[in-house]
Amino acid sequence: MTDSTDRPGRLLKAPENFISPDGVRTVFGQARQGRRDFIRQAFAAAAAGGGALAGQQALAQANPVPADGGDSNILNLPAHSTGLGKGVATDGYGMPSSFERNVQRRTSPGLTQTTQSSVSFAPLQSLFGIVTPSGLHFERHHQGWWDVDPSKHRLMINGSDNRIVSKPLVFTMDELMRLPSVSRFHFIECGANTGMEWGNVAVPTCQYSHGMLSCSEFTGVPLKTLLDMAGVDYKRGRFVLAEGADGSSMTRTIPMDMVESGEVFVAYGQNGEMLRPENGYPLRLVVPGVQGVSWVKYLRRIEVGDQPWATKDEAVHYIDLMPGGQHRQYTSTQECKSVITSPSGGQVLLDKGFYAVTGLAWSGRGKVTRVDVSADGGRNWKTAQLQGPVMDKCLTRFSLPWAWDGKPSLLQSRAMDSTGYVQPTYQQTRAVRGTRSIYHNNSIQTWLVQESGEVKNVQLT
Ligand SMILES: Nc1nc2c(c(=O)[nH]1)N[C@H]1C(S)=C(S)[C@@H](COP(=O)(O)O)O[C@H]1N2
Ligand SMILES: [Mo]
Repeated sequence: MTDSTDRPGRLLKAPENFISPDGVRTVFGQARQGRRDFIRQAFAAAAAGGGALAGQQALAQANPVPADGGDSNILNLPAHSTGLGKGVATDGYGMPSSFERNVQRRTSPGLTQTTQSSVSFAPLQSLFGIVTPSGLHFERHHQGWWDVDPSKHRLMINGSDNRIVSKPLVFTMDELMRLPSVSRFHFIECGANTGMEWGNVAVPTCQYSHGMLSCSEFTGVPLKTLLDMAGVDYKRGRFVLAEGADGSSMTRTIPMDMVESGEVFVAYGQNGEMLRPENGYPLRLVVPGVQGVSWVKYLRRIEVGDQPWATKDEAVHYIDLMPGGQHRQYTSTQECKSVITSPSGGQVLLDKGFYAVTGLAWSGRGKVTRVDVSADGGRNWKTAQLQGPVMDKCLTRFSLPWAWDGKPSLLQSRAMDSTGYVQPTYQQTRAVRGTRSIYHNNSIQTWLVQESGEVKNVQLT
């Protein structure tokens, strides 16, 4: 009865171009008004009786008669039900429907001066389940991205001295891909995700507030396998340094405990195909549960040493400014967090009545064990349903049936993980961390559903 973007019971999508510093009122509301009225009328007609007939009329209205239609097409069937469709592509890579063009990665105007040292956000509000399509995976580059030739790419394993690594090695991609591999689903979240919201509400949609977050099935070789081949002395070699091949000198220290557990791997696969160039093709490090910056892209070297390196991206950047003016370093693990992706900021509820409130929860310390949802700003909570599979250090989809009574409503989600940790409120986070930090904001998000049906980003104080 309606097209794929305005399916009944599904929310309208986030604005194509949000920026309006004072909130979410953009072209969107206006542009979509006509469509919403049409849907309302169609429903009203169907409800008023006539049922199927009203439906037919709505269908006819939505799908104009094909050019040659006329008398022979008495049911006014659309062209796609009467004509010949397109043939199989003889070649090429499939693309999403033309009706889904507004589902895109987006950049935040004014956030960065160049596109090379910048970030694009994943459209969380438009995604289902837990996997981020590779073409919508958020991007964070410090010095631009490259399409690196895999036949020329090398990965070197060496030690800070000869006693730590007895047999330094250089691998080609072909050599790496001969080794036994693992495929695992994990989230990757930039430490700066939700970083603009520390002091006050700054962005209108969950794409911008939480979209430096993605989840893929990654495939690759456990780093431990490579270190074993290189003859690492694990008594002395307690840290590894990962280094990328791009111009950003991206280097990060990773504790050997994480490597020895087998969970850190060098990945060449992402969602069943090779990594995308933006995401580190042909090789990146996967460090489950740890902030994105440690997932070094275009990975070219692993050094094994006996102490952390304190590189620029761990001594000066990616540190947490505390209220007293001191900095916290090496707070790498992403704490338990969640966000309702629908209804979320910038969306418009079509009418009062039933909605499936749904969102994503994750923890860098293990599995999500429970998500509670509140519709009154945290006074009352109901436990949401977790949709399987629920995996370690992976996004988990939750949902809860909700009947909107048409009154203003404050939607929140609060996640808990397998360590017993509970996602904090803004008040709790700020009591410890202050308001001037950038990184590691995992506070509970609030969306205000207004009487008009428009959903807005708010913070409760
Ligand atoms: N070589 C290299 N690796 C890198 C970066 C980079 O700029 N260069 N950015 C890091 C940061 S800060 C993040 S959040 C993630 C982003 O990964 P993505 O672009 O695949 O989303 O990559 C990390 N690895
Ligand atoms: Mo990042």
